[in-house]
Amino acid sequence: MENNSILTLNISQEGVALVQLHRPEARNALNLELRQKLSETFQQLSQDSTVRAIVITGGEKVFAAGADIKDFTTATTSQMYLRHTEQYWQSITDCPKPIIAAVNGYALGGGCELAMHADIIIAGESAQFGQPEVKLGLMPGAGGTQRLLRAIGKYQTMLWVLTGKLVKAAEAERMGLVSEVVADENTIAHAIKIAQTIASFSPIAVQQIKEVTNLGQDQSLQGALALERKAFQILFDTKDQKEGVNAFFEKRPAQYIGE
Ligand code: DAK
Repeated sequence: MENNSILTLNISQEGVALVQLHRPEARNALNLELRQKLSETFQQLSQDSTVRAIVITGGEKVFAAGADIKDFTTATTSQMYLRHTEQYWQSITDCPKPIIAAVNGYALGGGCELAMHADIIIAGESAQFGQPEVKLGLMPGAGGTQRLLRAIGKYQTMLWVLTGKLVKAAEAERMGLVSEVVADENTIAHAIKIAQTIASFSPIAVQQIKEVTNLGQDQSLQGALALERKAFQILFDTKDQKEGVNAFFEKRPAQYIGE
C-alpha cells in the first residue's frame, strides 16, 4: 500500500487495486502533479503481476471536475505543447488490466475523459458527465471528442461538446456511456465487487479480452474478427484454459495461476 495526499492506492489480497483521487478543495481537478501521480500509479499497476483489476474513483462526492483551470490562465501554445501531458494519459491507455471507473458527482472535462479511459463505468445516481470546455473558449483535449463519439455516436457527442451540457447518470447509461447506475453509497463497493469477479478469472484471458475489444473498435470487422480468432486460439496454450475447462467438469471452482 502506498498513500500520499492527492492520490491513494490500496491493493487487496484478491488483486484489486483501488486508486482514489483526493483534492476535495478543488473538486479533484487534475493538476499536473495529480496527472503525474496517476501516470506513475498506472505504470506501477501495469507491471505488478499481483494486480488483476483496477478501480479508479474520486470518492463519495465528486469524480473529477476536469483539468485544473488554474493551469490555463497564462499558458501559451508552446508551454502547453512542452508539457506533453499526453504521456500521462498514455500510461492509463496502455494499462493491460481492466479498469473500472466508480463515478459519483461531477465527471467533467478531463474528469469525463479520465472516466472514458476505463473499460467499465459504474455511476452513482448523483453522477453528472459533461465536456464543458467550450464554455472556457476551449475544447476537449484528452479524447473527449473521440472517445465520446465512439461511445455514444455523433449526434449526442456534438450536443455534449458544442453546448457543454451536463448529463445525469441515468441518461448517460441510456446513451451507452455508463455501464450501470447504482445508489451513490454503493458505487465504489459495486465497482470493487465487479473487479473482484474479474480478478478471479484467468488474467491472460481477461487481458486478451480487453486488448481485442479495444483494438477491434478501430479495425475493419474482418480484421477485428481475425484478431479475436487468433487471441482465442492463443488461449489454448495456457494452463489456465485447461484448468477452467477441467474445473467445469469436476464441478469445482477454477484456480487460475496466470500461466
Ligand atoms: N479547476 C480548478 N479548480 C476547480 C475546478 C477546476 N476544473 N473545478 C472546481 N474548482 C474549484 C473552484 O474554483 C472552487 O475553488 P474555491 O473558490 O473554493 O477556491 C472549488 O473547486 C469548489 O468549486 P465550486 O464552488 O464551483 O463548487 P460547486 O460544487 O458549486 O461546482 C463544479 C462544482 C464542478 C460544477 C464547478 O466547480 C465547475 O463548473 N468547475 C469547472 C468544470 C470545468 O469547466 N471543467 C473542464 C475544465 S477544462 C489536455 C487534456 C485535457 C484537458 C486539458 C488539456 N491536454 C492533453 C493538453 C482538459 C481540460 C478540462 O478539463
